[in-house]
Amino acid sequence: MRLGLVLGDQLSFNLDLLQALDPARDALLMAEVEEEARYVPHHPQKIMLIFSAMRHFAEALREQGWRVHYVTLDAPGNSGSIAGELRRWQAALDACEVHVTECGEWRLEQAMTECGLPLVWHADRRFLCSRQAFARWAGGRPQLRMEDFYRGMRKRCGLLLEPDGRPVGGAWNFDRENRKALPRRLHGPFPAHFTQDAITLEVVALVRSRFSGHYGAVDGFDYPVTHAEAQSLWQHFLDFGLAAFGDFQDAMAENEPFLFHARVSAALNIGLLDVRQLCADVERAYRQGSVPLNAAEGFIRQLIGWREYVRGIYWLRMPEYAELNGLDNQRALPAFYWTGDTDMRCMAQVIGQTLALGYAHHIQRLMVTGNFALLSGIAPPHICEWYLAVYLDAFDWVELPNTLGMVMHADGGFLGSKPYCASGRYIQRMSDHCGACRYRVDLAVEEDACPFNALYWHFLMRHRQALGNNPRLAPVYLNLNGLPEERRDALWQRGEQLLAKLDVGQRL
Ligand code: FAD
Ligand code: DLZ
Ligand code: SF4
Repeated sequence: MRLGLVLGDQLSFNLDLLQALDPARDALLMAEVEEEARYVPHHPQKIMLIFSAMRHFAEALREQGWRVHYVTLDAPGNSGSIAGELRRWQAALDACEVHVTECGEWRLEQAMTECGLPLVWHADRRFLCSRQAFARWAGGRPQLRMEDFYRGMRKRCGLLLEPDGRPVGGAWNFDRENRKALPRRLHGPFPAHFTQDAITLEVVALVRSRFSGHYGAVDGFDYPVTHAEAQSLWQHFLDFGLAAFGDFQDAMAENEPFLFHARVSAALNIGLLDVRQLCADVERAYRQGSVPLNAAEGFIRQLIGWREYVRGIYWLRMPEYAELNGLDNQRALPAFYWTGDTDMRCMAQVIGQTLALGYAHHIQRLMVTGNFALLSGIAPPHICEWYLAVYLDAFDWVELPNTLGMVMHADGGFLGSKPYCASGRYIQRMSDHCGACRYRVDLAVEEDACPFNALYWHFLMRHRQALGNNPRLAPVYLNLNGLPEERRDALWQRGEQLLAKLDVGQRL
């Protein structure tokens, strides 16, 4: 007989491995293991999601006639690692072949490659662009640009095209129409809710007893754990969120964790949703006239553009990508990232909802917690570990390029041609946080001035050599150069003070 491994983020009926094996003769292995649960201090709800979804998927596979060997975390003999379980079960079952699917993380793929068994590898066809196809696309290009990749993907997938191959609406990208601030009194739709069945309740109890020391709320788990539930979360977004997604993609608001975002990344990343279906549904909604083009195009761009692009870059550049530190940042991560205990209202809101829900939407990750880490020079491994631990959707293939590349600019501009640095004014424009903040966003150097402001100018001054010639930053350097010298000195001093406070663990 042959044995097939299904990992906790591979919970899809479309895995090649399920086609290659035969339910009548072969068996599947799924294992909850300490090593995967602890390689970073995952948010307890992330572990709940993975274990509960794994257990539900094992049941669904059994219903389809598969023999599934499911190893629970506390099962006697559990070796504690995926490689260990592969060796143990191959020997116990005397399997003649062991089939596996490409991993989402270089770390685990390496461990499996070195496990001592000859493995039969299958490509992960849940993605639209294979690792090889991305490498072919990248090969020979002087510069990789997401926009070029995205246009190629639109053509290859035949999405939002006129019959003659031109983009619908006459443009490939409606990014400029994705940046509206939220009008007062407009709220996101009521969120979809999910009840905890017996399987989930058991997992919640297990995680509570074993992982409550990890940062993040143990209570309040409210996420789909089956394909059917994930589908209903998706339908909820199609019905109530998508139409306004385009306009308010970059907006943030007090106590509005989801706004018009789909909240589907975790379900998608672990295999409960399929990217092809999501794109087809969004295109259909546009063609039927129920959502505008800036929403449909914006959403499809995230999925077939950014999502596939960052994955391509990850596999193109690993393992050395994880070591990059282009701006030579060495600062430790401030403790408030793990607690939310800060007077900076925007940071407290984003970190607070992250700890409560394991979720923040893109602009919160990029322009609040990410921007602060960039401006204050946090060492990339520390901030990457944080993002990998605290979000339900976080896996290295997607978290690392977004954090190390997009946020920290640590790859020297390989992923994004300019750092997304911004002062408090950006956050003020895109949110209503500043009005409720103890700091004043209109000030930069005073005791109660918004820390983002001086840190922004300090960042630009301290990285003048690396960034001063970047054409996309030319206007901001022009601005900086135009400031009177005393003002520049004052901004530098205030920046130094703030960084010194961070270094001694003082509260901001
Ligand atoms: P929506 O705003 O509704 O977007 C729809 C979908 O587009 C998402 O579900 C996601 O699958 C995809 N998407 C959007 N932007 C990106 C992107 N930049 N990269 C990849 N996919 C994208 N996303 C993850 O799935 N896992 C991560 O670990 C992760 N880490 C991030 C770290 C940082 C520092 C930043 C800036 C972004 C990160 N993202 C990550 C991307 C993005 O923030 C999340 O995909 C998004 O917030 C998920 O919420 P949603 O499903 O409501 O997304
Ligand atoms: C994230 C995670 C966790 C917490 N636990 C498990 C587990 O016990 N068993 C498993 O197969 N997968 C788990 N995962 C997902 C893996 O970490 C994921 O497969 C790798 O990060 C590679 O993508
Ligand atoms: Fe954030 Fe500054 Fe606004 Fe406070 S004033 S909410 S710290 S941007």
